[in-house]
Amino acid sequence: MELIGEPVPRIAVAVIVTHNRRVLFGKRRVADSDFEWQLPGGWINIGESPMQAAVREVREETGLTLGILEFVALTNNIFSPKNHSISLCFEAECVEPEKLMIKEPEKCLGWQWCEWHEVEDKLFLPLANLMKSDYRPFIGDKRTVSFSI
Ligand code: 8DG
Ligand code: MG
Repeated sequence: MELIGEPVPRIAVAVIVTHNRRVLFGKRRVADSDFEWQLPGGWINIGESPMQAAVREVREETGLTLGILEFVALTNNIFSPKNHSISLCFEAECVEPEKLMIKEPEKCLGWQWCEWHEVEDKLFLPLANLMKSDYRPFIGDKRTVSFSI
């Protein structure tokens, strides 16, 4: 997207996709030959709701369909002085895990179901921020929204 004038924070979505008490992480490209662990997600398109963006990004990147989405966290991601995003994070169970695919092989080396704190090295900044917040998956009714600000 073409940005005119001063840079502004952009809004992204990230999805904690769950199955059998594990979470889906992808080793995704952040530079030509550099990869980091990310949750599926991406930018909200103009005219879309955050939840629609979350469902679309997961479908585009993994082929998966989600159950009910729950808004669980917000992270404030300052990559550099002119590169700043806010991630709205949703948690949702995956309905048909056997449909998992690497739909964007040029952007993603692969997907893995892991325990929440199992993935530690080479974290994408928004995911590192979420891991440092008080957010934990699988809390259900006892949840309050977590902020990493
Ligand atoms: P584009 O960058 O290709 O134009 O858009 P996209 O299709 O939405 O890209 P993407 O590679 O799916 O989205 C990843 C971008 O979204 C990444 O460059 C930075 C941004 N992003 C955040 N926070 C988060 C997050 O928490 N998870 C994910 N997956 N992406 C995020 O700013
Ligand atoms: Mg995307």
